[in-house]
Amino acid sequence: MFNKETFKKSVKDNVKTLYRRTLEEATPQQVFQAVSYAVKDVIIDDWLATQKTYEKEDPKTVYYMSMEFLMGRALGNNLLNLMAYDQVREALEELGFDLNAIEDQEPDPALGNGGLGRLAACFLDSLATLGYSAYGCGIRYRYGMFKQKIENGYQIEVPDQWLKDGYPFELRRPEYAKEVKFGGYVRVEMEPNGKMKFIQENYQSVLAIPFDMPIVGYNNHVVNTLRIWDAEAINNFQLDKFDKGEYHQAVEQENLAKTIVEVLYPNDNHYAGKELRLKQQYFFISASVQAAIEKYKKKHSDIHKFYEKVTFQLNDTHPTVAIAELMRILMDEEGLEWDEAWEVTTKTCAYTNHTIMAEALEKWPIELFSKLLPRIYQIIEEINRRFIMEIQQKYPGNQDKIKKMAIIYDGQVKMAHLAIASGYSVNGVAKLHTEILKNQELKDFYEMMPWKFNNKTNGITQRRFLLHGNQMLAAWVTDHIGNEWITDLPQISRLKVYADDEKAQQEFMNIKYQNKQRLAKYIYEHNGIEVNPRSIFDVQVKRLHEYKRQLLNILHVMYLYNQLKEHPDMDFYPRTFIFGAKAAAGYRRAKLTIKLINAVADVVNNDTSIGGKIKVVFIEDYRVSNAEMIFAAADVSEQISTASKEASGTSNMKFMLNGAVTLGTLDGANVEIVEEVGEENAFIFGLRSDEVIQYEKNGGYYPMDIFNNDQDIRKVLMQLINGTYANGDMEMFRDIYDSLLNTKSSERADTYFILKDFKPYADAHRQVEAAYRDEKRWAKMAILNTASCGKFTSDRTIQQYVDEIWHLDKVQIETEG
Ligand code: DL6
Repeated sequence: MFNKETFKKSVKDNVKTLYRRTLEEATPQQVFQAVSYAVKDVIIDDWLATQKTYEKEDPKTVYYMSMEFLMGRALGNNLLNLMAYDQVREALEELGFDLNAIEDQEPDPALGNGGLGRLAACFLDSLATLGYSAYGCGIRYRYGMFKQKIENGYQIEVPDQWLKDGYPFELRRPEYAKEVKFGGYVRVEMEPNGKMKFIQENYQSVLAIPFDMPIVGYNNHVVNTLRIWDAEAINNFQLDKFDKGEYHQAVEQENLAKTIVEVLYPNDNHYAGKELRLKQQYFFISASVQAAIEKYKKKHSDIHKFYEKVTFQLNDTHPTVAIAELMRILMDEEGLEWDEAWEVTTKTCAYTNHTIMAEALEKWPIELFSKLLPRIYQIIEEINRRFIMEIQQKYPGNQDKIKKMAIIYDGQVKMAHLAIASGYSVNGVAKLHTEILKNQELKDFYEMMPWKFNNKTNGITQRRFLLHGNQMLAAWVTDHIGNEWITDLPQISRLKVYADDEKAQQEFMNIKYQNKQRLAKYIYEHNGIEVNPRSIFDVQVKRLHEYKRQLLNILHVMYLYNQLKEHPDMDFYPRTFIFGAKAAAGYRRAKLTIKLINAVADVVNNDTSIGGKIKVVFIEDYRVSNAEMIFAAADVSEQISTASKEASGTSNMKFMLNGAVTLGTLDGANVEIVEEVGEENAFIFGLRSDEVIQYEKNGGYYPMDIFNNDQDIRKVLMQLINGTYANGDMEMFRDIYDSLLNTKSSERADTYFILKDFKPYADAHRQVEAAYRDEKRWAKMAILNTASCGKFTSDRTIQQYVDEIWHLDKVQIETEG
């Protein structure tokens, strides 16, 4: 139970014991730490109670295995879920502090790149809130997603030292450390009973040390655990090895431990094939699988029934070594025969596919894989051998099937194939995406084992992205329909009756306006750009990727600017185009697109002749904490990926929840958003996914035709190579120009159909402008977007995973007092 006076005392005591200071002397960071430790104290009681209940009731547990958890800040979210936010705010006010300012002291634990990692974080929130036993299993990267600085318009990557001041919400658990082995070779021994024993020898190993973070459910006393693994050398100081002349090996083990968790690979939807990445994967998977088995064995004696109490959800292919690791432990350590181990494994592991982008599919060269994980490789070879036999049985003589479906082929280990062949469920993350998987990308697998395939449309947690991120709107919603939406988002549809109510419209838009003012202030403070909160806030925030087509957006801004320059008196509703995006450090064209956005911003924002009618803002270091504020302030949600490429998208749902109207293609979950809100309350344009797929099958289209026949587009493209946005430098943006028209490169021209969709996009923008001018119409659309987003709660997604895949048992926590 939360007690204000005890809390205040605890904050003061913490400052004293942690820093030997009084509260008055403490720095803001020290106050944040002291407050967070006081909050952790409150959490711990529920954490223990949850553990106790789980021990007593022994519910089935999901282990959500993910290389990424993009958690965002914990303090505010924990307080809300503990129902202690207001009391803590008051307590801190009484102590002379502002809770918002203290929240701002928290680093964003950014252990993820984008959608996939943030989804994992939303899922943990929902699992705890719904009362399901769950562990998140991941890596405690010393450096998370890099911090982005913009210098001279270019992205600069700065290391993210999120642990520099210590992270108060984590708990080191050395008692659960696990050894993880790499390399060496496998020796086979015959046991007296005739069984073969496989022994890994001459390996290097590291110690995996778990750090646990509490995941607080909303108002239900459930506290689950995100377990992220750190690495340490087995023996920090191996004097004995030194003496024996094995100094080299000792140093190597030390280095392995240091490097393995050093940094998150900053690639989204792209796989770089680095050995260290495979080491990271096996490292956290081996530790997590060992821990899951150890925990199971504490209560159960029959390992054959492991799957009755445990399920592993593999978040994309990154954790798929779990399949072979589970097989290894079951056979080599638990003594099961192949068939027995296979039955357990295939009933335990399930796989989520998050992309159809070919460059994101993980394939490891056999040589690298087998050298690093010799026993795991042997097991995968055997899985492959048996799987090929199954394919042959089903499709006798069809070599093509083997070529397309084998797990090991052409010198490579294909992780998606391993996951599909061995898992009991394969799911996509939006209806359209799942259909594309079934009918195109994974067609052969679907035909062979249709029962494994299912869809789980993504979702987001309304608790972070409305209750916390947009407190004014959250209060307004609660005033109108009560607070059940917080745990039952479909209730929000009860707002629909207010869509035509003028008073409600005014209040809704007034809240939007205040949120726009808040963002305008942030932009002024961070970018030095003044933006007009009465202008349309048109926002695209997400990773920078060609398929997401930030380029289409900025080319359209260039076009609008040309229009304004050519017709200075045209009736033009002021617009602010807001971008936020990190590009992978090695992704040249994405980084050049950032430069282009900033270059256009420079020219447009400083051209007094257009009277501030267009402003372009690139928000530096887009991350979860500033995202919450950005969604709250958006009028228009840009969701403009090339149809078929965005598996789901989740920012589209966060914008919708906050009353922004989607301007988008029929891609990913946009399709379902439009189904929910109605096509009249969104602006849909462009090629459909089947059209894109058809063009791709035919080798593309001829963007040069568009260039030759459309002078507006031609003018914009020529401005890429005539120095308009580059102080006369004609080369700076030539690569972008070339990519669209393929004057030089070997890649297909305009791979992402930017020119093809340009005019429909411009038309859609005209419709947005017209709709926005009609205040009532816009307010109605905005309210209806918020009111129609019930489907997109991650609570719904998780309940579907539970009902259709995991079959977990719901738990209620008994607390004392
Ligand atoms: O499912 C979460 C998220 C989707 O919303 C995005 O559409 C999709 O691009 C993203 N996929 C990845 C794949 N990464 N890899 N590898 O991040 O997943």
